[in-house]
Amino acid sequence: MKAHKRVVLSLLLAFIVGCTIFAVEGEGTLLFSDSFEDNRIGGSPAGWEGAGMSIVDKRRVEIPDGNFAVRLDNKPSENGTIYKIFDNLDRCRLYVSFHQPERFKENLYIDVKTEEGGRIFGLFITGSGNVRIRDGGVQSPNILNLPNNLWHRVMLEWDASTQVWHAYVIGSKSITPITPEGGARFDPAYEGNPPRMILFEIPKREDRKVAYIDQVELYDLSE
Ligand SMILES: [Ca+2]
Repeated sequence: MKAHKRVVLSLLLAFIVGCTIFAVEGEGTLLFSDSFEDNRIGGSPAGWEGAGMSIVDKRRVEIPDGNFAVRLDNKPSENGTIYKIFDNLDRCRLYVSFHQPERFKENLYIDVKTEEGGRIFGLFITGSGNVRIRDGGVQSPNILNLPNNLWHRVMLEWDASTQVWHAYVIGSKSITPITPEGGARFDPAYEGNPPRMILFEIPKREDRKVAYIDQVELYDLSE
């Protein structure tokens, strides 16, 4: 193949990939976003509930978006948690970026819950970055690995009317499905109890554990 044809093909491929990412990123109405920029270092992120959550800058960790991110710290008696409750999350798409530092790595939960905190579905990411899903309320085996010491971006998309959810890893040039083709199921234990909460959490432990969160975006897909 001649060089200029290769260039044209490469550009075409890049365009198609770009369009695919744009199509996924672009759908829906932005319901909520927070990159934690309107905060002060060391303080609690405004507008969120939780425990062991504080604002950090690049002196603590590379920041993937803007200047600030949230650090979750656990305690022996308390999870490190950040969550937010909404009036209606029936049909939505959630993006979040996370980082598990190898030195203080711990399981990370990325969950969509009922208003009372019942886990409807979500991702369970082991301390080593092995990603598992909850399908019908049951935790899956390891699906893929997202290595420590790097930021990773995931997307969860769901529809309460069908009780089906999907999850993807959002790379700079690729989108990798985590859930099976056709999606995973909501936990049937919470049928009739709709999604109202997004939550990111590391569990309580005797020794210090840390995870970082940034660039939360939530889209309403109901229209
Ligand atoms: Ca940020």
